Formats: sequence, structure tokens, C-alpha cells
Amino acid sequence: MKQTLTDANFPRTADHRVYHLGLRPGEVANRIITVGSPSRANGIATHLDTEPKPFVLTSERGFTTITGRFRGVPVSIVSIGMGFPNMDFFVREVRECISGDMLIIRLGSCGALVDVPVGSVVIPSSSVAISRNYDFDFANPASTAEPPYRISKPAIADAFLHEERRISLTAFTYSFYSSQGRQTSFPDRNTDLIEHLREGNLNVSTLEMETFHLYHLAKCWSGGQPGRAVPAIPLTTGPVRPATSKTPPVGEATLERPLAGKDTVIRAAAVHLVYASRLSQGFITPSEVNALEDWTGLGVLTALANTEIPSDKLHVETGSV
Ligand code: R1P
Ligand code: URA
Repeated sequence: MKQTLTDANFPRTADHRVYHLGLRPGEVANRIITVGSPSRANGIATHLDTEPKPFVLTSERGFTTITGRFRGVPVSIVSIGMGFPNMDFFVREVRECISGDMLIIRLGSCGALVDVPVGSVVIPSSSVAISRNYDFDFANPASTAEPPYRISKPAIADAFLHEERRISLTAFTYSFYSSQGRQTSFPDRNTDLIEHLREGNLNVSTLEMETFHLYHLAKCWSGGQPGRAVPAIPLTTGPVRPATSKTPPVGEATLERPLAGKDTVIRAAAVHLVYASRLSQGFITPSEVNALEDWTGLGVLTALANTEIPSDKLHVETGSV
């Protein structure tokens, strides 16, 4: 940690940067693609307009945000790393940096349980969570009546990526290994897990580690929790740039208004790239990854830019966004 933070409840720096992503209002757009790796983020960013030059910030915790314009529409690409805790940091901290609606598409890799080749693209309309049951005795399974894994009810995607409501279920897991049915040297008691997930009443198509939590938080959002005063944060009306630039410091020209705003929505969807086929045991090659990420990155940018956000639900700052 390099900067002094205040407010133990929702820590921020004096210039309103959130703790883990390092962003402040004006540096992130209402339309966001979230990915797992910086290389995927940088690849997608090659499709952004060159003017104005995109803003780039990598936080000390490894979150990278690239904010620019795609065909004139402000968008951000945020690389968050892996797993639901990072998705949680991302959604909650970005939410506090943006006024109005949020449109989020996760573009992430997955393993497929259905018979599709590696390099296929799946758009999951819903997601279940598979959690390791810590009350199960993995060392002495006979001693517990509990199941080793728990499967939640589904969380549903926003329909904005779906031309029609095809049911495609992804399962989100806490581990790449145990709860995705992989065999390692640990006694994970998961040899029948894949088969169970493929059964008719579940019919899971893909496995990955963030989408359920994104869908879940988006559906929970209700314009700010009733009873919690949304802080009025002074926002710059001038351009927001990295601290090194010569633009006026935050606070020189400010306006006070609540950030999230009432009646705002978070619309979340996901695009899954099949890196691993759990049926054929095939794994995607690096050159296939490059081509697939480029193609789907452009598609996701286009979908985001074409999705309407009402003008009174857009962040109105004239900073990077
Ligand atoms: C595991 O290799 C990682 O890949 C998938 C999983 O969800 C997990 O984060 O997504 P990303 O490619 O977006 O990181
Ligand atoms: N990401 C996952 O979480 N699982 C896979 O099998 C491949 C990518």
C-alpha cells in the first residue's frame, strides 16, 4: 500500500481512489469488459480509438484498467485476475466510481463439458455456483453424511447479449481443480463430479470461476442499499489524468453529487471462450487464443457500444470517460 487511506468501511485515498483497483471517478466508463489477464485486456484495447489516447492504470494489487473510446463511445477494459474475490473487488469498487448504470461483459476462458471443439464461444444465460463443502471430511469421507460439493440455484444473465433466450448454463467454481472435477494429489472426492454436472437436470455446458458472482451481484443491485447514504463525492469537472500529468488536481473544480444514483441498474453478461475440452481433453493453442480473443474482443466492444444507456444514467464527467 503506497497511499494513505481513510474510512475503514470503504477505504479511499484523499483523492478518492478506491483501495484495490486504484481508480477514482472519471477513470472508468459505464460500459465495461472484464477479463482475467492483462494480455487479453491489451489485445482488446488495440481496437479502441487512438484519440483521445486511452487512459491506463495498473493498481498495486494487479488490477489493470484501460479506459478509452470505441467508435466514439466511452468503454473500459478491466483485467481483474482470477476468482470470485477479485470479481467482488471489481464490481463493488467500480460501482463506487461511476454514476448511473453499469453494463458489464465478462470475456473469459472456460472448460467445456459439452461436445464442442476448443476455440468455441459460449454465451451463458445463467450460472450455478459449485462450492467446496468445508464441513465435509475430505480425509475421512466415511465419517460425514454431507456432500463434498454444494451446487447453488442459478443466477441469470441480463438478456442484452442474447438474441433469443437459449438456455446455456455455466458452473462457477471456487477452484480450477477440485470443484472442476480435476484429479490432483489431494483427496478431493470429485471423481463423479463432471458426470453429475452433465446430467439432464443440471446440463452444465462450461466451467469457470467468476461469472456466477458477477450475475449474482448484478441482480442484487437495487440502486444502492436502502438506508445506506450514498456518499456525495466531489467529482472533477476538468479532465482526470494520472497523477503525473499537469492537469488541475482533483478538487479544483468540483461538483457534489451522489455516485451510484437511485434507479440505476447493473446489467451483466458473459462470453466464454472454450480453452479446454473436458470431453476430448484438448487444450487451445496460443495462436488460437490470439485469434479468438481478438475476434470476440471486437464483438464484445461492438455489443457494448450498441447497447443503449439512457442519457440520465450515464456518468457525465468530462474526464477520461
Ligand atoms: C483459470 O485458468 C482462469 O481462467 C478463467 C477462469 O474463470 C479463471 O479465472 O477465466 P479467465 O480466462 O478470464 O481468467
Ligand atoms: N478456465 C477454467 O476455469 N477452467 C478451464 O478448464 C479452462 C479455463
